[in-house]
Amino acid sequence: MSRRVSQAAVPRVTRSSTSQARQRQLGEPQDTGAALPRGRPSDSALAQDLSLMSMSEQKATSSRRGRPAKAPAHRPPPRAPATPRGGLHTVARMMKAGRCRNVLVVAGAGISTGSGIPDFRTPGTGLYANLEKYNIPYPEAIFNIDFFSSDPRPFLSLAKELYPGRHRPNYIHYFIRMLHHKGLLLRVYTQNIDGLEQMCGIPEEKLVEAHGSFASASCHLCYTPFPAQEAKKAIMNDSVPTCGFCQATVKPDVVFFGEDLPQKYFLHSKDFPKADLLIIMGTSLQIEPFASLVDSVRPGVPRLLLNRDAVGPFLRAPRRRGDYMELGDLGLTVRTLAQTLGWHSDIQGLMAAQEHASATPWPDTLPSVIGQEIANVSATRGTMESGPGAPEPISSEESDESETDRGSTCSGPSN
Ligand code: CNA
Repeated sequence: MSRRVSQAAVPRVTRSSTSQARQRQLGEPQDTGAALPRGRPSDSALAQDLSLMSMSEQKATSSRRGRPAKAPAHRPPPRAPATPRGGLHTVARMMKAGRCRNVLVVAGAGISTGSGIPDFRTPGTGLYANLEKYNIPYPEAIFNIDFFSSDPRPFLSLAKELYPGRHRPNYIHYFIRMLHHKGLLLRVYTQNIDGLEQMCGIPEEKLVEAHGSFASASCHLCYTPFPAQEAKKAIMNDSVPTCGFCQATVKPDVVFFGEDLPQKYFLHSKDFPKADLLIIMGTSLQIEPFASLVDSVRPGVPRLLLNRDAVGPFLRAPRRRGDYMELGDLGLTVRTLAQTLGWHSDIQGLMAAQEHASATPWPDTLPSVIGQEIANVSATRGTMESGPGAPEPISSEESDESETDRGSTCSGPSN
């Protein structure tokens, strides 16, 4: 398993909150947890996890360019735009001009809310706001390995809800796949554990699931691998899978606070210097070391933030040259970007083809605008599967598993 491999091959990098990272930057003693068993956080890490709660309350304070100092008294003041305008269109222009051929996507839970999976921190709907039923002392406890060790039930019940299979990828996932399809995707780094990137057909080699996934499972104590399907079956039946070797609890290989990130994550050291566009989507950039990835592109490389709020370096003023953001609902901003690029109908076709081909049953509810769009696209094919009026799906050799990365031969965006 990657955690053990990374121990020997690379310096240990564990998942933590931004507060921990800041402490390191300030030169304070780093709590490495060295005396603890591998992959387990120290007590101070627990306290630092708590700080996430207050950070989640922080409101975006985006800088607003071009805002008039004061409006003349005889005229109503012009309304300042909610977000700095033009970012999305500027980036789209660069893409259309063929200036962005190595695109990196950094994604978080916000890309999957349109599929009906709550994120962590959105007030009201986020998981952290709705954890009463798990009877845990504080929200982050659900992803804390010490807490899991003493009581795995809260995480296992949440895992039951999050296991891949209950949700479908949405337009945003397919937009990322379309980047690949156009030969522009260098890699997508996701914090998500829902498997929707894979489900929409983004090939494994283009994907880094930085916080692990449900695709494998192992003992949380001795790391002995455990068959993923058996773990899933046990969890779905409300029982606790246990390790055949040491009898400790088995968990899906989702990275908890204080645990090592998968070795694939270290591809970032090659990828980020190569990127000529970074798109950051649906993340609060609160979890380290993932959050700092966005600072590792070369100076001046355009970074486009698509999110509901400004986050991370986009909160600072003045903004770095090459930083653009478009704030609002991701489903809408991504659709606008796709339309500006002329990719919208290609994406709809791709969604229709993939969803049609999928053997996984449809979810009962598709709550978002984008979920509705999937339903519409498929419904126009008739009973969600066939019928007149549907956009022609792209040809099967383009839409199936045999899709190849045409990064080396692509001459830039086709539209
Ligand atoms: P987060 O901290 O909850 O942040 C999500 C961000 O997305 C916030 O800034 C939201 O405002 C924004 N957002 C949510 N929905 C939308 C929308 N429709 N349009 C625009 N913006 C939106 O989640 P992060 O990903 O930053 O935190 C990392 C954690 C979350 C990872 O460790 C994941 O494992 C974990 N997580 C994953 C999932 C998943 O796999 N789908 C779900 C919940 C949590």
